[in-house]
Amino acid sequence: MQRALVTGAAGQIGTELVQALRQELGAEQVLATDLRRPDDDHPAVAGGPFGLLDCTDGDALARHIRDHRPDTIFHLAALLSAVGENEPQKAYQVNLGGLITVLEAARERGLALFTPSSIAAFGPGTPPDPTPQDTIQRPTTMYGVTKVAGELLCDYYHRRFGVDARGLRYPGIISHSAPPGGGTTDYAVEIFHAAVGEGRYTCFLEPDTQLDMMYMPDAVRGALELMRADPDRLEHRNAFNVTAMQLTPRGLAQRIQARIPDFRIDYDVDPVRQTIADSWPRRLDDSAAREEWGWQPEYDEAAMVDDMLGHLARRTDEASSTPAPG
Ligand code: NAD
Ligand code: AKB
Repeated sequence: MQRALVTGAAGQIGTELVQALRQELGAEQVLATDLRRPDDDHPAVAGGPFGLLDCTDGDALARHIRDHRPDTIFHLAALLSAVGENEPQKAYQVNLGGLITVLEAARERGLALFTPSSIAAFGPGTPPDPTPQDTIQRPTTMYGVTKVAGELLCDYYHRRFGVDARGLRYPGIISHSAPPGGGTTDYAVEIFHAAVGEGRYTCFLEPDTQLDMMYMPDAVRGALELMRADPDRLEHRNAFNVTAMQLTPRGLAQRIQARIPDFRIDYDVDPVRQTIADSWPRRLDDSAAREEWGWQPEYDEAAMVDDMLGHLARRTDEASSTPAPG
């Protein structure tokens, strides 16, 4: 991998993946693209080349590929679970219309492709704890339907056309840089900002809803390691279960309270997102990823909470010591 194009680069994962790729490959080697242009100081724009791109527009994608000449695409553009339930037709169009467009470009140009799947690719009939690598996949959200179909499409393009497509089934990703994009696991990011900012948080999931989660540095490293892995060893190449920690709102709030004793959580359950959460795995079995390419998370819950609160506290201190303009 020497030159990369990233779709959905202004999102939660793209914001950090682009920075990691630029550090590894060099700033000019990584073209960040998104449907919307973020502010000039956003890392996708400030740190190297940026282009507007609707991932469902094959002509526009072809122009970016011709101009930038990537050997690898990281395809992150998507609508997440809660947004997808509000606009299921649009979620289908963006998630599967975008993926087939990118797969076609990868086929025509011989490019490698990374596409994330999700714990959303499972459903209420899946064994939830642990969820095996190969098991029942009957999701009940449009987002989940597009993720299962996406895994299968990527497998098909690999088997039929030899496209070097690879992917991870990410759990909920926790990070402090960019906000989450409208998913069911977003509470696990919002709670930190609320704890450091207002000292209280109203959670939209029930206190004991357990979901699989991962801290962003592990998610980014996992993508890069998978793309560097020996292809001959990848049996589950487009849909590796990966996990790092299992959280509940109550347990996470207690961890935060141990560091911010005045923090308070209450609950106002959103039935749509609660139903989605109840249909998802509580813990993935990631032994295939460990065996086939050496996956190993670095952050457990305690390390993640320390790092998140450290970053957010530093940001608050910097903001309060910066003089107001004018
Ligand atoms: P996000 O919602 O934060 O970002 C998605 C980005 O895609 C946004 O910047 C948006 O502007 C862009 N986008 C939307 N429609 C587009 C289009 N038509 N063309 C181009 N760009 C478009 O999402 P994320 O959390 O960064 O997720 C990235 C990928 O990882 C997605 O495939 C998602 O399903 C997957 N994933 C994320 C998580 C998570 O917890 N964040 C977990 C599992 C899987
Ligand atoms: C969501 O909640 O929709 C995402 C995901 C787990 O795919 N964070």
